[in-house]
Amino acid sequence: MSMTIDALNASFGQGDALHFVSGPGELPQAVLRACGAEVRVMLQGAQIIHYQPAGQQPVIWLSDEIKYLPGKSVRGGVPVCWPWFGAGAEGCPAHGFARNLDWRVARAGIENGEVSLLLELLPSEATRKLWPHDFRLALEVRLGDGLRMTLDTEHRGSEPCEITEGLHTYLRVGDITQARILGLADTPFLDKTRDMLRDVQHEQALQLAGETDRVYLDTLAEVIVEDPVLGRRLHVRKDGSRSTVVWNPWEEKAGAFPDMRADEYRQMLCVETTNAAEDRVLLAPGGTHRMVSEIAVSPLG
Ligand code: TA6
Repeated sequence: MSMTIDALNASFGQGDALHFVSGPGELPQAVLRACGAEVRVMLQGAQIIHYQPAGQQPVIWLSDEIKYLPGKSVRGGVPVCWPWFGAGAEGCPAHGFARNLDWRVARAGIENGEVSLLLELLPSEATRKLWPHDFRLALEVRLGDGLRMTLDTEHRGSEPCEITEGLHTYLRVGDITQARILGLADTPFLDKTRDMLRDVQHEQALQLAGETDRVYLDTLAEVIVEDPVLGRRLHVRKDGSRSTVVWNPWEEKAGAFPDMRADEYRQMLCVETTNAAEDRVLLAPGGTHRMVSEIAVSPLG
């Protein structure tokens, strides 16, 4: 049974730094404020749907066409993909089940001018139908000068298991055709637009000119998105992640989504902190794994 908004505020509210509201679709959201920035997180899926630093355009993209429905992650934000990344087995939801389920609030606090919210997901009848293992999954959202997301997996099952996972971050850019993506030079990748063909990026900077869906492998690198239209660099730093996914559906596929307009492809770019494909994570009983993704903004020019 989920807590009411009043009960959430009574138990975890942190004054102006953190409060809970009933968002669109009457789905609970946490509102975090620190350092002049604001973050909004839906308790459904622990999905960040908004991040706007002081004096900046939003950093996280959200489609104008989304519908807030129970049990369905929205197009944009930072969907939490777990315990698998990509298509699941027959009858299983793409990108796992964590992004579609209600998470509970475990902790909230303010430290050194940063506000943090800890959300957790525990096994249920719904998860056991899809995943036989006991687990604890937790996402800490920490807002300060930047936005830090920490995804902690604890394997509580009795048999070894393996997971793939992702923080499927949708970044907002002024115009994707003018953005440059740095940090992935000389990095191998699987190209989903070419049946997962293995290739290597030789360019220093990647500039998209069409549908792009790449799983870069064995990379710990920070990715920097140079956006001359919005006059900024977006930095995606990570820890505990060996894969980075770069995705833009482009116009035709964007228009094919029920929750995205065709022209919206121009304002978004996914740079996803993941452990995907061969970078799967093996967990012994009682094993834990931490994946961190940090987003920061700096001026361009
Ligand atoms: O991360 C890229 C990707 O796997 C694409 O292939 C596309 O499927 C995208 O995720 C969106 O997936 P979703 O299930 O959120 O529509």
